[in-house]
Amino acid sequence: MKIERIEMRHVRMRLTSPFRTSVGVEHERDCLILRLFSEGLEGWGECVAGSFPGYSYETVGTAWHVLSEFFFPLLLKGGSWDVPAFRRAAEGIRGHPLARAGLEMALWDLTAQRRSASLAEVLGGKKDRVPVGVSVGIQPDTAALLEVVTGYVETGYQRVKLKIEPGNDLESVRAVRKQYPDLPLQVDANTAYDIENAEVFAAMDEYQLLMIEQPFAEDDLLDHSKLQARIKTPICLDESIRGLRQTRHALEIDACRILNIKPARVGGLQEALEIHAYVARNGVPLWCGGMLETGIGRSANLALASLPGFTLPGDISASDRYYFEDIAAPRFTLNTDSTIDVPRGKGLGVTVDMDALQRFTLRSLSFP
Ligand code: OSB
Ligand code: MG
Repeated sequence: MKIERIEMRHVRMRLTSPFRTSVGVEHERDCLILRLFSEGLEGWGECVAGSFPGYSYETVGTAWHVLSEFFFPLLLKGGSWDVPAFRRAAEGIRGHPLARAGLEMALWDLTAQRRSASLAEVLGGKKDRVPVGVSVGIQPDTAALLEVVTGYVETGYQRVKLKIEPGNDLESVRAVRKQYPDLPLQVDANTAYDIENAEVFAAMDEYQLLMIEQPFAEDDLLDHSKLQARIKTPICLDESIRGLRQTRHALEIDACRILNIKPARVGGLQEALEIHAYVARNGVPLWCGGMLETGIGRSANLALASLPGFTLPGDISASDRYYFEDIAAPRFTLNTDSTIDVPRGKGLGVTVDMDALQRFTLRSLSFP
């Protein structure tokens, strides 16, 4: 397919509640929204790089730069494009997975629309609804944490993830576990610890956590492997898994026993498919992570999570857990069994609300 024009917007949306992790606090979420015009169709993509290089080195600024200077000129120089052709052509551009994945998402949307199929069908998804949980930010104190968790449990979320950091860890787990003895519960440290202050994870073994997510640094597979040898609770890697190679390495040295895939972090849905196939072959539990996506990126995550290897609940909550108003319709809602329906319309299967999108746009540019 020919790509005639690309629109890029930097959008900022207020979160329904501040989201605090070991990395910092966000009251608003920034991202880039991409719109590809191709032979009468429009493909949409979301680049999840944020306002601050906390989770990843990428930001809306770096993504804007590499997309407009390097990635867009590839597609706009002419010729016929699909996902494999884009991946081959973009091989020489190093890094910047979040930027790359946002653009690839729009190509997937176009690909699926041209086949009159949903993205889930094109990716090989089997499920109609996927089990989901909720990711709970660090709260000011234990009472506030219990109140927030109770709110989500009463809303119907059947799996809860607590963000932790040194000093805000064991006590939170103990309190939530005491109030909810059977709740599927997990924690996410977003790299806040190192092997020197890791005793806390051994102490967590008695609280039947589903997993401990990314305790150590992104590039530290070795210490994750040393920790996994000392504790019973499975480690799950997020930031460390940048593609199929890190997946293989992590599993070979037992640095984790559960995998989280975020299509953005691994540079796009194609790489996510390859990791999914490898992980499923090896019988490793897998789930789909989230980056507080708008309805556009959330739809792509739901499509991916409908593949059979995604065996654990994803961080794909209902739209109202994140935003008062979204840029895409329909909004995603939680079913009573703690699942969300996989979109079945063509492509991403959502309609972008141009009026809302315009109101959230800080700057936009059209290429060429
Ligand atoms: O580490 O999983 C993470 C959000 C932004 C950046 C990193 C992470 C998260 C979440 C929220 O945990 C997941 C979501 O509900 O989108
Ligand atoms: Mg994480």
